Amino acid sequence: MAYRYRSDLTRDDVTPKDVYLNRRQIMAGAGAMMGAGLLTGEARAQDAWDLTPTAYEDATSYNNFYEFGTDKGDPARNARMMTTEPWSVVIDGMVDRPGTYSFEDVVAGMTIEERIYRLRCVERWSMVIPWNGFELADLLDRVGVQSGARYVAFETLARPEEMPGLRVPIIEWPYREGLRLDEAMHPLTIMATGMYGEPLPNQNGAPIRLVVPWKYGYKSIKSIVRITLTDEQPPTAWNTYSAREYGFYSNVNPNRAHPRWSQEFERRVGGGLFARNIPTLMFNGYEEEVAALYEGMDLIVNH
Ligand SMILES: Nc1nc2c(c(=O)[nH]1)N[C@H]1C(S)=C(S)[C@@H](COP(=O)(O)O)O[C@H]1N2
Ligand SMILES: [Mo]
Repeated sequence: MAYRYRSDLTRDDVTPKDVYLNRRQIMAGAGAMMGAGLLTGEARAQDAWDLTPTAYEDATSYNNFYEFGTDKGDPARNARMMTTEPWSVVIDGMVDRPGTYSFEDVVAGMTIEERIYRLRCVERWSMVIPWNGFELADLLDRVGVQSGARYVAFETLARPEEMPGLRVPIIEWPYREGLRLDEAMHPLTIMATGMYGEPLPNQNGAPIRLVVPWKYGYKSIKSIVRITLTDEQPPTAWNTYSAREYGFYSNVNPNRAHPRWSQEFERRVGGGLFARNIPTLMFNGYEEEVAALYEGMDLIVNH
């Protein structure tokens, strides 16, 4: 089979047998390397099993969705209050066909595919999630991006009666994110409507969220109600909170420390002892696919 991207691998391609066999070998290998003090080889060795999906229970109970509280278990407990039907998404700004699109309209005609992606939080934990969704580019093509547009801005629902976290002014609500247009049009950038072959659970951003696998998790904004095409870099929630800590680009980068912690290593949730110090990969392992987007840019200045 010819895959354009390694991320085109579906769960069917990674059979449990391959996964467990590889994992056993790697565990043995990693143990030997640790004993010899040679941890660097682990970076390459992990490649063989690093697209093993995280357990569904972990991916749906250990979440960041501050609209429902800041503890990792809060979203799973509280997000059930969120009404996701009916749902609509306003698409406006520099597009030929602006409007309020129902969730059903948005999804109609889109090809839903499975993408197994790494998800790397800036807090240094990571997961591997089999998303179901469509390329954002297909949606943008459908509404017609006008020639002057250079950025895409996104907004999450902000409904105080259903979102207890909105009482706490940690960031400015609604949660906002943004991408440069070429990042938004990149084939790895998807709008997810499901995960693990099921509709998205509320805590993971139902009914529709962004997934940008080469950026820190906070760029992957949940429960989207508005998409705006603009010619100016849009303000984003975490960048507004602290530009020094959270840049507009927020590409996963082991060489750029967060002011309060290094980003050299990550911990794979549910991975056990051996998954505590996994070397962080440049662009979260998608360098081959996305590095060209940033040619000539200083990625420390433009973090
Ligand atoms: N609206 C909204 N989107 C959000 C967040 C949030 O608090 N609110 N948290 C972000 C962060 S920090 C991460 S790491 C991911 C987590 O996604 P997951 O819970 O599906 O793993 O969602 C991102 N999207
Ligand atoms: Mo995050």
